[in-house]
Amino acid sequence: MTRYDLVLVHAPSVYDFRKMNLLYGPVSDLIPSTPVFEMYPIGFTTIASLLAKNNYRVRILNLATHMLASRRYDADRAISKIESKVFGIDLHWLPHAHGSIEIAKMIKHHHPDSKVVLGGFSSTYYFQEILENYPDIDAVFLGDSTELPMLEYMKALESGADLSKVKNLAYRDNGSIKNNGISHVIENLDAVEFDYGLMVKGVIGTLDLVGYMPYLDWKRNPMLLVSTVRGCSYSCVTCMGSCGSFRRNFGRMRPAFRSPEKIIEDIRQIEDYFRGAIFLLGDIQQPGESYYERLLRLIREERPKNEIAFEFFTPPSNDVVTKIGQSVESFDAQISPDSHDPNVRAAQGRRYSNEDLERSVSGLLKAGARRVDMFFMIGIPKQDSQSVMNTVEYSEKLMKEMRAGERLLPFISPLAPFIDPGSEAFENPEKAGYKIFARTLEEHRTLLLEPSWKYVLNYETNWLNRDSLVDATYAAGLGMNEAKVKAGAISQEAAESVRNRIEMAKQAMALIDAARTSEDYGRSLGNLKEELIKLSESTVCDKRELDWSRKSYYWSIPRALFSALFRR
Ligand code: B12
Repeated sequence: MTRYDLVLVHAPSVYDFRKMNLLYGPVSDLIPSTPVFEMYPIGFTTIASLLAKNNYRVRILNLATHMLASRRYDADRAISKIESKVFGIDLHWLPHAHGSIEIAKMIKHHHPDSKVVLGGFSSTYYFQEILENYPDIDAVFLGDSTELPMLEYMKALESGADLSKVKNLAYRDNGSIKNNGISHVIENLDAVEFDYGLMVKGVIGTLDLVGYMPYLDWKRNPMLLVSTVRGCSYSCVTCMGSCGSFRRNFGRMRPAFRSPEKIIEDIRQIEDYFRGAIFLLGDIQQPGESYYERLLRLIREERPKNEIAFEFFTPPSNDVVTKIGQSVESFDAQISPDSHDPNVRAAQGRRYSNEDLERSVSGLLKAGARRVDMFFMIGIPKQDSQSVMNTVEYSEKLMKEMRAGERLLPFISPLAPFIDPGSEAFENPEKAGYKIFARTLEEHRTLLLEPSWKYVLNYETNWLNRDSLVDATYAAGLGMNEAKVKAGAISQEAAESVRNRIEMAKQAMALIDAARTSEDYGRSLGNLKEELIKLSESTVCDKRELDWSRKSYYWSIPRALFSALFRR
């Protein structure tokens, strides 16, 4: 049996979700993952790349995807059979508060001599509580740049050196907690290596495709992510990834960008291995004009065959839109205005007018965008139920005016399940108009076991309490669905199925509310079990509306194998 140096494990949000009665609700409608949040952080691949380059034996194990893919998959047994010096678990997203800690306990139980470490945004925020309360966790890697610290840690373990020199590490040492601080914060994302073949090589090495799969639906809808930035220049009130939060929590004073030349190398590498949409994470306008001009010129010269998806934090200027149109044959665009109301949008931290927004959307469509996705949120400051419904009305009007059919797709979804710790709304709730129900990690772990997403929410606002947040979500979901079918953006069948699911979710929610107060609580919920998870997938829209890839992963197999075996 292979003994690994490092196994990177991704847990489901709640362990064991398959045995629970949970109505997750529309918490993951806008991302490729299911409500179990099975997608592992990009950081797994960059950590694994650096270690593999230094001759360490590393593997990725996506337990969440395995557990979703097969009801019979026994996570406990699988873990008991893997030997590794170190097990690294991500607690990046707070919705993994339950699963990540439970998996850490399980690993320590089977492998008491192995080190169990955590890393990611949420574990950085809660490192003190983690090391104080969960003795199965030996250390937490802090900050947003842990590739090098992980290498230092592996070397220190090998040589028996003192851990006090390992950067970005907090650990338990003879009963006391040591914090080495965050001194390693990369300033340029070119310093990090992204090996897109790692997944293919890993699968060949372990014969475990599911364990490497970024999310359950990846085979049907493969999406490849290119990271253009770490950090952010914007200050959205509810975001842990805002510029103030990065400064306070991760020691990052300014964003680190990846150079256009490196991005082209990434695109080239992806094309060696996969057919599928390439999503450039981060707004290419953020580093300035000369950056996006250079990037778009290089993309034009490269002529990628895969679809490229661009994300915008502010409406792209005419110049950007024109240059994108000239640079790629086929592209998608995404923008998140959050609300139709510029005052609500500004209270959330995004300051731009509807005129700018509409000019950009229309420009993108004219420039040939295969589709433009617009994301609106529920649960932001100054937004009441009426405002939510006005957003739906606005979207309907926009779709009618733009006459773009299925090329213009608005989505509306709640900020769920949590307001991010570290964000302005979490740190200064009163000032931002929020009431926060959970502050510690343990409190969030407890919330995650609540039977429906209404009770899992860690917040309500001065304008929407928990009940009205849920009601507004379902009403807006229904409204948006009708608006889309009217505009020809989705088919009658798709609309019908969303309509049914929302109605069933509403009924399930009412049953849970009733069961909560009944004496026979456990049994009443047990009767609902099978329906609950199904109802949580694609609630307020059909997740497939978000598919960018036109080709399933099977199209990639020949080139992926060829590249893994012969190219690198
Ligand atoms: C890109 C992104 C995504 C992508 C995910 C891409 C991916 N696979 O990583 C998508 C769009 C799919 C996404 C989804 C979600 N996201 Co998101 N996302 C971001 C974003 C914009 C950038 C993240 C980033 O740059 N990562 C790069 C770096 C920093 O991380 P990394 O390389 O993956 O990992 C490094 C470190 O974090 C650390 N690390 C991470 N894991 C581990 C594990 C170990 C063992 C170790 C040692 C180290 C380590 O070391 C790595 C290497 O240096 C941030 C906002 C921001 N501006 O930062 C939000 C953010 C991280 N997301 C957030 C949230 C809430 C979500 C969702 C839960 C939203 C939802 N309800 O749908 C989902 C969860 C998805 C899932 N797991 O299934 C919050 C997290 C707050 C929190 N504490 O929970 C953020 C901060 C902002 C926000 N509100 O949107 N997201």
